[in-house]
Amino acid sequence: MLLLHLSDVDEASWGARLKEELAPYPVVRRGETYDPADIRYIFVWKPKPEAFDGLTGLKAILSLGAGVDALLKHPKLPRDVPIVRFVDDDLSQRMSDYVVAHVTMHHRLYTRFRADQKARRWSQLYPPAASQTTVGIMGMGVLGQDAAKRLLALGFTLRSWSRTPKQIEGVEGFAGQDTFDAFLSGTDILVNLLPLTPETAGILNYETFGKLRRNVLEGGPVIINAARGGHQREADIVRALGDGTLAAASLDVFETEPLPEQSPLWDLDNCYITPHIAAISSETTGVRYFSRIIREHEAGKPLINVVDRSLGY
Ligand code: NDP
Ligand code: OXD
Repeated sequence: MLLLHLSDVDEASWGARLKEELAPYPVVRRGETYDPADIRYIFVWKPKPEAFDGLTGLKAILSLGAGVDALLKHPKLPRDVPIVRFVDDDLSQRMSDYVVAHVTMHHRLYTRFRADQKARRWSQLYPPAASQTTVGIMGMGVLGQDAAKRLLALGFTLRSWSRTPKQIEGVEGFAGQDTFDAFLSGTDILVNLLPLTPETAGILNYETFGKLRRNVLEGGPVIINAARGGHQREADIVRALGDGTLAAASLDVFETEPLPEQSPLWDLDNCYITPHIAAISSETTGVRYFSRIIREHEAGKPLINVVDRSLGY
């Protein structure tokens, strides 16, 4: 039996479509009548404290999110049950849409020309060619690789930073803490697509910003964070945007969400805020993906896209 435990999304709609797709396999929602011991799979997003109570027969936890940092912190998360996260072409495409939009906006010096327009100032300044502009992607997993592929097609120079080495055509790969400074020193636009783990928390800080390349983009380097708010130190971003260490920042995620009304980030003309909407898990592809996982696992196949709990992603 599959149990849905989805907060902040339309659980009823997901439930109806999963029931249809998986029939005759039983699917239940919270509030319906079932014996918790009969639950083999639980499909979660932002699970409440009691979510896993009594689920003694669980075979897998299915995460609607690609990122599992919050789930891994759940105080009653069953220890030995595998967690399958969402990996999906549609999700990757949506994230790349966000990344490409913000990279191209900053590459074409949007902040500068917007300010000129407001001041009625005609000031010709030519942005560098895409090929002269290096985009550095932190996190070269599913989403990082998709974004890199799309940015390469637009002619940007690409480099990446990951935990283990990567060989991707057209992308200069850096791996491990020892290479972090070298990676930053040639990066004009820094894109964060890392998972949030103890190793990556707070990585977007003032010291990091000071190591980025300054002489290619007019006004200085730029950061784009579409991963998790826990990666960024917002006080450092405010400082860096104010003193010119950063020319601009695009932020989709925040230390506290929703971003509090009193946050100084709201008022900065060179800070581009979106409310954690860079990429949403699609119901249509999600229902197909998780139904396939359950069907195949019930047929004896191994689970795919299983989270490595020791690494935290
Ligand atoms: P993956 O697990 O596929 O990729 C993670 C990448 O980060 C890997 O390349 C991994 O290295 C690298 N990495 C992990 N730890 C470190 C480290 N300590 N140092 C250097 N590199 C490291 O994740 P996805 O691409 O699927 O997703 C990335 C994140 O995007 C999610 O965790 C989630 O937080 C966020 N997200 C945000 C959304 C939004 O709407 N804002 C939507 C969806 C996801 P290696 O390859 O060597 O393992
Ligand atoms: C995710 C997210 O991790 O939406 O999938 O943030």
